Amino acid sequence: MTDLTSAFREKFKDAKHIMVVAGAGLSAASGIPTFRDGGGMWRSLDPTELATPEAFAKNPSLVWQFYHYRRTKVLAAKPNHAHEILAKMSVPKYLKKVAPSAKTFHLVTQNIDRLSPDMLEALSNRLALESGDNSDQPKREYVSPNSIYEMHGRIFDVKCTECDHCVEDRSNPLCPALGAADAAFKDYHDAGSQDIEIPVEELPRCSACGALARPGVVWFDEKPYHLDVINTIVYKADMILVIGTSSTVRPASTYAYRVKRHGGTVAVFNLDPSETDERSDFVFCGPCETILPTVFP
Ligand code: BV8
Ligand code: ZN
Repeated sequence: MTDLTSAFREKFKDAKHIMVVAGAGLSAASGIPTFRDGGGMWRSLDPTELATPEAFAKNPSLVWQFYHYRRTKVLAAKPNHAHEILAKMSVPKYLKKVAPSAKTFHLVTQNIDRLSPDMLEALSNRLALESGDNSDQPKREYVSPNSIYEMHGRIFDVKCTECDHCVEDRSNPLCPALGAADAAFKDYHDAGSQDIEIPVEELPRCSACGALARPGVVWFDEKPYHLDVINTIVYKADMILVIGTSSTVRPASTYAYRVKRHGGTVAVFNLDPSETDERSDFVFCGPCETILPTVFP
């Protein structure tokens, strides 16, 4: 075991209120492209230019094709070992093992891919089966409730642009026109010049009022979800793990600084150096899916 790992484990043992802020690097090993380290381009377009209300208002057909592409990627993805380690932190008896003083654990994720909640659900069901509970009741009591916050929304949520209707829909394609546009592109990395214009009436519609629907995610300049509860979590945290994020998107990128400012400990688990490193107490450089299992066996 490296000195860094043993020093970190000692510190982690005393942590009372532990939080994680995660980004696209957490799901990279599951085959989901990140945004900024080169893998994120789509049809030679910059994802951060497409993830805006303006882009959707101007060209809902293109933005829906972008999200259709990502939905397809996510549907093919499975949680990786890093998701599993973080899900186990929501199991009180495991958390007590790695952090005997811990009172709370929260995962705040910027990711919209559902892999963390899905992993937690699978873990909870597994624990229920191991305890002989094969009732079909929801297996919530095996994991801490409300431990995961998806602050940038959820890719499979289909939200109405007019009424409040919002449903999770993992069907693929979401509508025939998106499937047809898909078929028109043999290779997603070909130039953005080819553009299939889907008529707005053939795009996904709200199943309640029939208006145009949009992906249930938080775009740039939109208010992230759960900010009040997340701010309380940040305020109380004495330990923050910053995992797989370039720490470039606010407000998520401010959490490590805020925990540090009130005397908490900051540990970064990232493939590349990031702006957070210089104010961190521990920096683990490398793929989180291989490093986390060595730190949290
Ligand atoms: C808001 C959902 C206010 C959609 C996303 C000027 C200056 C500063 C800030 C601003 C500014 N102008 C505007 C802002 C605010 C803006 C912002 O921060 N802009 C930045 C880019 C300048 N923020 C907002 O607009 C936010 N809203 O501020 O609202 C408000 C408040 C109250 C009331 C009303 C309004 C909303 C931001 C949300 C945008 N939506 N996603 C979608 O996904 O399509 S953001 C998007 O970027 C994803 O969520 C993604 O997670 C997130 C951050 O990126 P990362 O996750 O860090 O991914 P990235 O590719 O950058 O990095 C990956 C990292 O992983 C790398 O470091 C890599 O080395 C590492 N890695 C790779 N593989 C591995 C790995 N690490 C470990 N292991 C591996 N295997
Ligand atoms: Zn509606």
